[in-house]
Amino acid sequence: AQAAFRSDLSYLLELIGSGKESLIFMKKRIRHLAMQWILATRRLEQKLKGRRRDQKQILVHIGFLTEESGDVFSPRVLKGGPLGEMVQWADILAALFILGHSLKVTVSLKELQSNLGVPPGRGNCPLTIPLPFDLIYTDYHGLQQMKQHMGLSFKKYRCRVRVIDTFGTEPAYNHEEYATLHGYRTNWGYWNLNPKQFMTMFPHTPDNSFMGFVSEELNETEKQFIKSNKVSNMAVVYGKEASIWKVGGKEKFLAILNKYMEIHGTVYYETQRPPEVPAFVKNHGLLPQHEFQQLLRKAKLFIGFGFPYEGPAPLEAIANGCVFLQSRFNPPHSSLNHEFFRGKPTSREVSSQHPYVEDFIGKPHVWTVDYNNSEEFEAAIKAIMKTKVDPYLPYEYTCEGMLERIHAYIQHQVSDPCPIPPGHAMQSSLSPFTLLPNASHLMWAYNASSSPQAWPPVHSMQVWVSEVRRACTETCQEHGLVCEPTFFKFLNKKDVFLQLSIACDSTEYEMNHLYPAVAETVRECYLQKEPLLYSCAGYSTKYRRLCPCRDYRKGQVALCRDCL
Ligand code: U2F
Repeated sequence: AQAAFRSDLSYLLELIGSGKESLIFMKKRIRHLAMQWILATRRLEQKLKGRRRDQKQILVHIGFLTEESGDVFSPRVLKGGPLGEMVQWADILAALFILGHSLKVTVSLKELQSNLGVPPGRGNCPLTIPLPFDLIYTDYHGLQQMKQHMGLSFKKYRCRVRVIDTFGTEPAYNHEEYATLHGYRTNWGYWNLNPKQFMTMFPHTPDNSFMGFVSEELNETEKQFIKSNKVSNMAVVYGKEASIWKVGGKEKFLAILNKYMEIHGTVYYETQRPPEVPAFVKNHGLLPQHEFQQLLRKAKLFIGFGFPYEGPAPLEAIANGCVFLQSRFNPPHSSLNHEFFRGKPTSREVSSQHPYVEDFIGKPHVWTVDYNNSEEFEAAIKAIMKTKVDPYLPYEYTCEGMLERIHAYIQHQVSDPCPIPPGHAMQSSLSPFTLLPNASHLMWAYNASSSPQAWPPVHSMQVWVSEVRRACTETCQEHGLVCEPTFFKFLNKKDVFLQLSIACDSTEYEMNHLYPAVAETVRECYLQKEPLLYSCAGYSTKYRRLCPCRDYRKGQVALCRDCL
């Protein structure tokens, strides 16, 4: 069937059910954003000009909210616990529903089983039961539950699964055999999924798909109003939990901040002011989401103390015309050196509290400074108080941007039939490209007849060879492009080295997430033996990597120019 856009969200609210604080929070959010969603739907509808969209049968199983996984989040919704995940799930539900797909939502194991058609008491059923869904959106907890309760169907239908994975999963951690052999330890299991099946909260790594969430978009009148009502000496501190005030050295920078600005907080408390929060701070307690937005509309500065990492709030602050001030992490935090990230399936280096706003937005909206350097900190505060900034929201975080992206994923990302992973990537036909060498970089002219189905379309590809110690992620970025792992298969060929004028004394196929690559000093070339290990992330001192890059739409890094 064809999917028709929906503009009435009341049936979705029914589907979500009730009872838990987390569900109540999500429904409130959906209700509050309904008008924004509807306006965005109209705009996207015009943009797509009646293009055919298939309606999918979709199951949304929110594993972390099930009692079976402990549901530690719901009881903390009103107590300053993390809300980012609920923000994101609420937006995913809204987007899928508005795009016109047929939805089932489950937040318990029992509901999951009954929707999957697993007979009660047949947990480890060895049968393959036909799966009544084209796509299943879940998280790591839900994945575990599905594996336990779907029997052989889990293997058969694994490519229909999409895993909402806040911080991302890099290919080296996803591949069971490789991760085990090379010590890529994780608490979240090795699932051997296609890395694109993991969907992140920010575009952390191009190895995964960027799912995102939305923030409220302001019209011109609202923007002007907010700008003229800004209180230039009002700062709001990022963080709902008292523990964030325990950061070492905060006395020094807080004293500086207090010299210039009135400091506000939204820290949860039961009866008394939390002892961690100094008396000169005006604490409002945890606010409902829309009141928090109102506070941000007045404030000039939103200031991070280093935790939580990579949440939605800084984006909301910037969208409401605040400047976000955050600390630079030197050295960067990662699963190798920081408790919070330990065991997470990624070695991504987090260079500040919020690298996305640092890299994708930057000044004048975002200031990333060394908090241990009092002069630098003080200078930033003074400069911020003097600058006027407009509210700003990247397109990819608007309702329209999120709808556009999910629409493209659903219509183009392969989910079925599950392709049988080839044992070797080597038996590929001749390269479908004609090389167009150019003094400084290498582009390929695409021979259109060879891969007409590919998405993203292959003509958006440009190939760059990285320096040693450079990942493909950075290499592409340096050239204003983004790494596109689905293109690795086109590069993983002997004759590509030749076309790139790379001299190889030997060429070998091996399992290594850095391949295809060349060890230049010894003229050894390497090709990738395991397609699941194609990875934009990763570098070493020994190799220059072959990097498949592509262009992207302004404000929508997930999609290439011709990807819609
Ligand atoms: C992140 O978790 P959080 O949920 O703590 O992220 P925040 O950026 O603090 O914001 C979540 C939402 O909380 C709302 C605000 C945001 O949409 O509008 N809010 C509110 O309703 N009332 C208030 O007084 C203040 C904020 C991240 F999302 C998680 O994935 C991580 O697990 C966590 C730890 O790094 O950080």
